[in-house]
Amino acid sequence: MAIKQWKTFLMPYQQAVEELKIKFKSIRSEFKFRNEYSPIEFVTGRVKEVSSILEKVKKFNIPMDKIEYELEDIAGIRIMCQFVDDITKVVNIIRKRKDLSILYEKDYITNVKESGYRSYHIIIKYPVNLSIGCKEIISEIQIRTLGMNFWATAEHSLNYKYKELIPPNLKKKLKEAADAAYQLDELMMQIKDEIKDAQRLFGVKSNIVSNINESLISLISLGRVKESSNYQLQLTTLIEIGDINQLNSLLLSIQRDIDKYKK
Ligand code: 0O2
Ligand code: 0O2
Repeated sequence: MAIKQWKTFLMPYQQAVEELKIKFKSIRSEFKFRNEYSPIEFVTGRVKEVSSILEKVKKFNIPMDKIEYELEDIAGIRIMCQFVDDITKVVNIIRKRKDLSILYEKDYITNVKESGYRSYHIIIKYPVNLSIGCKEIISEIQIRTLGMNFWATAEHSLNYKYKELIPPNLKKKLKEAADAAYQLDELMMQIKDEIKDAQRLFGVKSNIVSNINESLISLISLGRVKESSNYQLQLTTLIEIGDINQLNSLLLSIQRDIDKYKK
């Protein structure tokens, strides 16, 4: 295929990746907006490089006119989670979606790969609307924890460098690192409630502080610069040593002042 033909062929894949990334990032934003814990930590995506497509075509003997059906990860989405049980939540969210259809799933968390690789893969069909009509794109969604991602990224780089002939001592270390990543995921699961609680508190505190800042701007716009500066000083102290109740009281006082000065 000539370069121009590749570009035309890959264009709908790029669109699929962009759309899917936005959709999964929006799920995170939705949870955050509701002040709820998000099982999605972050989302990345990519269209496979032409050189990697060609390598895989050669490795699996795929005829060029069949790559769009037989190469399932030309469009790839990766969803990272903090905790192992978030992966099930994300899988269930994906299963309920109406804008894609699931072809099949591969559970490399229950069935860890020989290499030590762990991840949950969902192969989907996703329709993209082009100017020339609708095209169904096959895409692979990989769902994994941050620990699984750290290990897979490192192992992938080494495989790339050594062309799958990783020296035995390095292979042994990688296996140990895979075990350590597994242990880390297990440990994090044991303290997940504490972590989630801390993150929730941080989110609530950030919301109150940003509401206070907006209210201070309103006070200034009502000509109450001195009052606003006083509150600003109190806010600076409370951010360092205050709790949520004290910050809330400060917010209420400012809002009462705004109501008073508006009248
Ligand atoms: P934010 O505000 O950082 O959360 P594009 O939008 O196409 O230009 P793309 O593909 O979204 O870029 O970028 P990329 O590099 O694939 O990264 C995707 C998102 O994942 C980015 O967030 C990165 O900040 C975030 N990311 C990457 N690595 C990590 C990580 O180790 N931890 C965390 N928490 N986030 C990471 P956004 O979308 O730019 O927004
Ligand atoms: P990329 O884009 O470079 O990541 P195969 O190609 O034989 O591995 P198959 O049947 O196409 O297998 O699908 P499989 O096994 O589900 O793997 C698809 C993708 O999962 C791989 O894509 C990797 O991203 C990831 N993966 C699978 N096994 C491993 C592993 O042992 N280590 C790491 N680091 N990643 C793995 P590609 O083709 O490598 O492409």
